[in-house]
Amino acid sequence: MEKNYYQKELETMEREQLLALQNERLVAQVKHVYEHVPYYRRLMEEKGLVPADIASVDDLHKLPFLTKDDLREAYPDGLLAVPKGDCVRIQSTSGTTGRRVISYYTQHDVDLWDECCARAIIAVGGTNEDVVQVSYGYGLFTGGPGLNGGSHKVGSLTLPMSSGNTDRQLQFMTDLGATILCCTPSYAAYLGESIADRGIKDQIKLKAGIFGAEAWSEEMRRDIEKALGIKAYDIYGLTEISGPGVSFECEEQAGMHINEDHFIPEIIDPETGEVLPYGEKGELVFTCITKEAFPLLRYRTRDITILTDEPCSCGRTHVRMKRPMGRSDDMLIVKGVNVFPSQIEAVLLNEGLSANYQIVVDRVNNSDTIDVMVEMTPELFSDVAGSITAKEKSIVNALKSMLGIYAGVHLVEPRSIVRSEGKAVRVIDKRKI
Ligand code: DLL
Repeated sequence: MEKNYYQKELETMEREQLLALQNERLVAQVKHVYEHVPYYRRLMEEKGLVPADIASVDDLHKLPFLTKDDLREAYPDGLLAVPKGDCVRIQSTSGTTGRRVISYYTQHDVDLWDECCARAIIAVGGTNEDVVQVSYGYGLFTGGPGLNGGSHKVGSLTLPMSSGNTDRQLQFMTDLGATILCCTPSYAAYLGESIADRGIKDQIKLKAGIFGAEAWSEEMRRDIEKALGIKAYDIYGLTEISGPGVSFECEEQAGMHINEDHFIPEIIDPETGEVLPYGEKGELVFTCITKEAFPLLRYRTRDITILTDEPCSCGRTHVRMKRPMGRSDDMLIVKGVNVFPSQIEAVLLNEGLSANYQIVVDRVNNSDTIDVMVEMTPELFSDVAGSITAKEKSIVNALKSMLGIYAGVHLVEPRSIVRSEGKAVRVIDKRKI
């Protein structure tokens, strides 16, 4: 099969050549930031660094890290590297606590971001013949604008649906024959349920989905693929670094290629900051080497993953990251045990349940409790009460062997957990209140 790339030369560049490009871009970027961002210059000076100390990617580890706290401290424009007059857009994170994080874009930045999203669309087989339904939120959230821009670059017919209003989503999907769906995996699963409810699966022309912005699992991928009759692909990104399209899956569905000509990835030990080799699990850090307005260097994402530079049969040479396994800051510590919501999800899906669940953590009599509410399948719901109790027990045991601790399991009625049109709220940690 003829392979399709949006920017073949860049996406399939020999690693040696790619490294040379990264070196050149990094040196220029460090100089740009040092000269135009007093906040960052101060951080470099504190480490006794001047731009000449960074001659190549090998010197990257010398640079200070940036964290969300720096972004909050520098809010709203303390990390801006160009005059405001050169910017054409801002986007912002979905965070609800503390100060918002704002990312600025010049037209050049928007173009590069759109190109990254175009790469993702082409990688799933998209062409100008496709009808791309963008059901990520539009506005400050980067999901809608990012995939919208990518779809324009590819020349596909773009349906800028934004999230919500499921009836309207399904009407456009069927009437206009959408072939590629872009939204959060939880909304994709919900659309799948809604399609089944309405008995309209035969009117759906979708062939692929580009789903990201929240953690999901291989099991959830299989469920969505079945419900929508498509191939489902992962896409990753964060507002601070641009938005969706920092990395994306190719037809192999085996990890997301990081757009390394724009972003240099590192994996670090979240405790010590030490750089870890490919293959080791740690926190993902990005350095932006092509952005003008908001070029973060060594930004700590808090996402935990593993990088691999093993060749991919799609022909792309850019390293791949595994789907994020949680966040170094969102990780739950229950009874002293590290718990990732994704582990719980994997158990539930393995037990044949849906991804509609909620984890409630509390502290009772000075002791942590963890309870998982999960919706029954309609089959299970109509079963006798005895088998529900047996099912709960079986999940409790499966969770115990996965997590090493007891978690209460409560099977609840189908459709009783509130659906999200954006990112699902999976964890309620009452201990913080
Ligand atoms: O979620 C950007 C995005 C939009 C990505 C649409 C993909 C699709 P933020 O709101 O800034 O930006 O949230 C970024 O979401 O640090 C991860 O923790 C999480 N995240 C994003 N993509 C994935 C994914 C957008 N594919 C934060 N799998 C990131 C798991 C993801 N987590």
